[in-house]
Amino acid sequence: MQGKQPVAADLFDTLFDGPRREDIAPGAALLHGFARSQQHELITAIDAVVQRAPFRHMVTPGGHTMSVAMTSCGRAGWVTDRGGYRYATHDPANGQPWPEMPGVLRDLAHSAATDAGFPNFAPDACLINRYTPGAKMALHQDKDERDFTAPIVSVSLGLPAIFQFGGMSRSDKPRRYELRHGDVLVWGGPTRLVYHGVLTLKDGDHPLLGRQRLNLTFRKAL
Ligand code: MD3
Ligand code: FE
Repeated sequence: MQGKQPVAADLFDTLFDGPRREDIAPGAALLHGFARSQQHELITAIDAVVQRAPFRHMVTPGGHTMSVAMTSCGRAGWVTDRGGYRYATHDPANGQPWPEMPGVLRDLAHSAATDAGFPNFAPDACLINRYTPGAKMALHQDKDERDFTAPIVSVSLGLPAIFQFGGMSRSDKPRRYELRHGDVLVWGGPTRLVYHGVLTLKDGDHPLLGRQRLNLTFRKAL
């Protein structure tokens, strides 16, 4: 008899049992699987952005090349150079404005924020991070945005990663969560400024994205 045992080819799909909201801290919600039903449209939209604004490994003010490759869309993009970190309306790689934020991305961020209790979220920046096996993001705070009352919405696609979030001080012991394909995190209120990071990405092969993880973060930056 054919039971419910998953076969290797569809493990990623069969391990998903429908969208589910998990409140992980005051103002922070993990919406498991929220973006899954739109995975193809999202990836197509990201591909179009990346054609005009390719991923690049930015160099921090301290001279370190980041293991995560990044690009942006929307009115503002996040850039780093010798002068520091900031949001800029133009891509320094080509002097052009960042690609417009695709409607499917904007709408997803808005509905996730609404679901988590932040209606009227109108992001003007979407930072796109690409992790390949071995890439990581050290604990940091996101404080280059002008308005901390707006939440940050993050969407994970592709390979799973271990996300860590701590407290208001770098030395606060972080808690760990696995972020999987289609998961959406909403951070607002008291947790907007907590330290967070991503552990070194393990190798794997995602059915849609192969050996990579993409993370979108929607922000009100300007
Ligand atoms: C908690 N990205 O781009 S997303 C970043 O998976 C960033 O690429 C990680 O941290 C990634 O800045 C984590 C989840 C996330 C994003 C922003 C936050 C969590 C956050 C801002 C404040 C608190
Ligand atoms: Fe961050």
